[in-house]
Amino acid sequence: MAADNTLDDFRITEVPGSMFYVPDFISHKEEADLLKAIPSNRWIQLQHRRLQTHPSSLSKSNTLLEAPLPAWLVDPIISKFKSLGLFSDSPHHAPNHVLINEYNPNEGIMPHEDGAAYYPIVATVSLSSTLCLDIYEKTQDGEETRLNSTPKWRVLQEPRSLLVTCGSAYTDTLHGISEIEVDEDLRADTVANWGLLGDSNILVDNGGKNVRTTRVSLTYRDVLKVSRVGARILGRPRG
Ligand SMILES: O=C(O)CCC(=O)C(=O)O
Repeated sequence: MAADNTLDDFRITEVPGSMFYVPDFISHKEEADLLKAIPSNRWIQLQHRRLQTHPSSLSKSNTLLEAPLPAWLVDPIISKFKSLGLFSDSPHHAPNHVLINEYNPNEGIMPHEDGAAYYPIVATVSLSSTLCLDIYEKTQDGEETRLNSTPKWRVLQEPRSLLVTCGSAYTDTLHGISEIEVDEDLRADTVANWGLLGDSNILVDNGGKNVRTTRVSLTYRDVLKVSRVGARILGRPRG
C-alpha cells in the first residue's frame, strides 16, 4: 500500500455497498511478528476452527468490559487503519475488539452476519494462507430473511491483505468460509476482487486452484456497548 493511497482505490466494485480489498496491507516482517505475538494459551478450540478474543469475549448482553487491546494488535495495524480513515465515524473512533480465527485446510465458518453488537464496519487482516470468503445475499421473503444457498460473490484473501466490509455490504449480506482444502475455478470472472489481487499470476499458473494451508485472521470491530466496570476494577488504587 503506497502512502498516498486512499480507501477508494481498493473498492471491490462488483459487490454493492462498500467492500474494499487492500493487498500487501502489512509487510512480511509485520506478518511474522504478529504470528509470533499470538498467545498460545488463549485458544478456544471449536469443531471447525480455533479462536481467541481480545481484550475479552462479549457478555450475554453484547457488552464489552472496557480494557485496552494488547499493544501488538494496535501497532502497526490500527495506525494503518487511521491513515485510511477507517473507523473514523464509529462511536469509539477505533476498533476496541479483535477476534482471531485460525483455520486449517478443510476448516471454515458457516455463513453468518456479524450483527448489531458492532458498528457496521469490520476490517480483517489475513495471515499465512490464501482462501476464499463466500458472500451470500440476503433475500427478504415476507417477514422471513432467507439465505441463497450459493454464494453470490467470492473474495480471495491473500496473506497480509486487508478486507473491509461496511455499509449495505455489512447489513445485507452474510459471509462464510467453506470447509474445503482447495479453492477452485479462481478466475477474473469468478473472483470479485481479481483486479485488486497482489498476485493473480500464481492462480493462473496453478490452473485457477489455491491449495490452502493454515490461515489466521484478525478481525477488528468497534463494539457499541462498553462497560466501564472492568476499567474501574483494574484502575482501583491498592491498599
Ligand atoms: O476469518 C475470517 O476472515 C472471517 C471471520 C468471521 O467471519 C467472523 O469472525 O465473523
